Amino acid sequence: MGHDPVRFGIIGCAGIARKLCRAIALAPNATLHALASRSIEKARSFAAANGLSGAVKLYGSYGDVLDDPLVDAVYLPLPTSLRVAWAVSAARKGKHVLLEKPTAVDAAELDRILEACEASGVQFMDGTMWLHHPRTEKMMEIVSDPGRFGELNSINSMSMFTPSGDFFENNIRVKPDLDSLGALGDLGWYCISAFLWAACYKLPSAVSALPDVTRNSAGVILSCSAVLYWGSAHETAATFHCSFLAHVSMDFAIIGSNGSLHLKDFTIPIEEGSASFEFTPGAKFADLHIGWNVKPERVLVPTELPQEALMIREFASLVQGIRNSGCSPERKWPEISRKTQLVLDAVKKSIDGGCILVHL
Ligand SMILES: *[C@@H]1O[C@H](CO)[C@@H](O)[C@H](O)[C@H]1NC(C)=O
Ligand SMILES: CC(=O)N[C@H]1CO[C@H](CO)[C@@H](O)[C@@H]1O
Repeated sequence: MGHDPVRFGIIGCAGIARKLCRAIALAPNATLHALASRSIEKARSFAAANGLSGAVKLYGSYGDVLDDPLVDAVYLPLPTSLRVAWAVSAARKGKHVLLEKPTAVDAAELDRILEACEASGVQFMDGTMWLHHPRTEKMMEIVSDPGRFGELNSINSMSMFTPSGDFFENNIRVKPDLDSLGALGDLGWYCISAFLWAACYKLPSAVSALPDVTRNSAGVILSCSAVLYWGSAHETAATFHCSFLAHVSMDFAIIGSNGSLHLKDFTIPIEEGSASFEFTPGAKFADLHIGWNVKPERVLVPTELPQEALMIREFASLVQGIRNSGCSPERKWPEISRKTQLVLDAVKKSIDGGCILVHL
């Protein structure tokens, strides 16, 4: 069974589960073994609507997936407030856990999940897909090269979209009991993950929300902005804006002392087969300041698989290593999730406190 694919069980038929079904089918090391919804009818209609093979086991209760001995790993796209209970149960039953983001309502809940995973020796990873695109690695080659990029100075990002249909009435992401973090949890998570990535996972020393917070009538955040600072004198700053109220935008700018890098689609590339960014090295104003002396260089990075399938492949190969070769779980992924959640908590605390400066 050395190279047997990792058998996934999906718990919950959220919209994002459709994307993950396809990713599991595309990844060479994974196969969809089981799918559960709150009722067997819902599981059946999801399977039919998405053309799932008749070999996929359908369950009308989440717990049945955890009791299926053939399931190696679970993907949990449930609403944020339900994640802790199901992720902890999954880990206790020896299932590896791929958890949608935001990973939990707060870092204390995430810690319960991570402790359960550690105690059972199972792999944990959150569902932040853009980290797995080869473009991300290519950008890091530049950002980490002091001769081309210089020192990291400032970072900006935004993550927004205008939802359609009855999102503002019925989507779980605007319900205080299901996804109390609203746009901050759904979209701000990506901006924070991008900042931590650019800062080589050094936690900021402080964060502050900006006063432009919009909430719905139930108090759930629909849009907000925040600044993260690094260094005792706040030498490096990162600013983000996340929103359910503006046109789809996923800008990311990383500015060094001697170069800058820009892209407009960091969380979901505009095209699936390749993604690009612009790098401007050492630009100066042209004579008379009527232009720049260098043009941005467009770097195009093709990918053999979509980023979500690369995420599944990475997760599955770690699971195979644990299952087949007795490897230990890779600690990098839970550490990244935990730092992202800690910063998210600090931004939430700043918002709730009226934009106070929160030290980490
Ligand atoms: C800045 O970048 C330019 C272009 O890559 C390079 O020629 C120059 O040596 C760099 N300067 C510093 C101080 O690193
Ligand atoms: C394509 C791919 O990633 N295949 C890998 C699947 O897992 C086995 C065992 O870990 C690897 O040997 C393959 O390279």
